[in-house]
Amino acid sequence: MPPKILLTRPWPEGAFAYLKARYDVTVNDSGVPLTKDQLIAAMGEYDALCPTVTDKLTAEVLSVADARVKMIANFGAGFEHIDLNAAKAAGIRVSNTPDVLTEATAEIALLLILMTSRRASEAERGLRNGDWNGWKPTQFLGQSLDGKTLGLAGFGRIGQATARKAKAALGMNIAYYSRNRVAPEIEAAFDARYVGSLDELAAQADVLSLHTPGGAGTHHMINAALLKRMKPTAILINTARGSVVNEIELAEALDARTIAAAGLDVYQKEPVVNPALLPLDNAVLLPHLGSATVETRNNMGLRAAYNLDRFFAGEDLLDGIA
Ligand code: 8YV
Repeated sequence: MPPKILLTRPWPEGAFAYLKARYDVTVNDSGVPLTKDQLIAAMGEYDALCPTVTDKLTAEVLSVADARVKMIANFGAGFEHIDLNAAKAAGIRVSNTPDVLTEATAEIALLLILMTSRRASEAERGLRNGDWNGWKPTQFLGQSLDGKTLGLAGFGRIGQATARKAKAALGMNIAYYSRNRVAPEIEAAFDARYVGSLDELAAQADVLSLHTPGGAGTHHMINAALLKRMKPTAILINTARGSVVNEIELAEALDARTIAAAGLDVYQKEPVVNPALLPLDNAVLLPHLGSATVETRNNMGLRAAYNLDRFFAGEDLLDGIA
């Protein structure tokens, strides 16, 4: 009997076909995430779960008595929605899908940098609303990026890919802050200048882009005090996790124009977008598109599947995180 696997959301075709050929796969195709009670029930019914960012795998869910689930192959790189300590205590292995979404997420960071600096959403809304009555030398003026400083908060895989693309495509200078300074060869490869604190990075950046994990360690790292350090012309980009930014304090800074703009792909209470952000013309708001390409989502599914293969073959996980 092949192991029983639950996908908490449907997967793209290619990765799904791979999984179906090897396992007894059940898919939640209801269009909405499973409830806590459904997740608890699933713990007793399946050998493995493949959750996504929208499934809260709390200690309560993971520590149900007589659980059958022994492996959680997360469809996604970020894993702050899974209580890893509770998983370990319950003897459940956990994997994620790093690497395969790095370039796609960095593309969305670049998209947001361009959209905010050139006021693309605001201008397009204007055109569609009939507010464009001809070219003028002074309409919808944005900011040039060439030679400006991109400050990266967090310099892991996605931060580094964003640096590479922004330098090559946009001619930006790269500065970064992260808790652990990277090796000199890596700094040299990206021509990246290390800045000793987030405060200092915020003060220096023309564009401040967030590439940290979510979770308690970075909760509301971007708040009123930090936003005050930024230049009035500066732009904030978030493709990391919504919890990193205090959204109310960001909305206040955008409204008061103490910073110029923000480009967000992630929100604290997805899919709810803080209503304070919605009326702001200088906020570009995308619906968590970071990894949303056909290629990347298939590769994420395959990566999760390879972790399942390793687990059921009794081998080391490719991407074991618990
Ligand atoms: C994923 C992401 O689509 O992988 C991540 O960390 O933020 C997204 O791009 C999402 O996590 C799916 O679970």
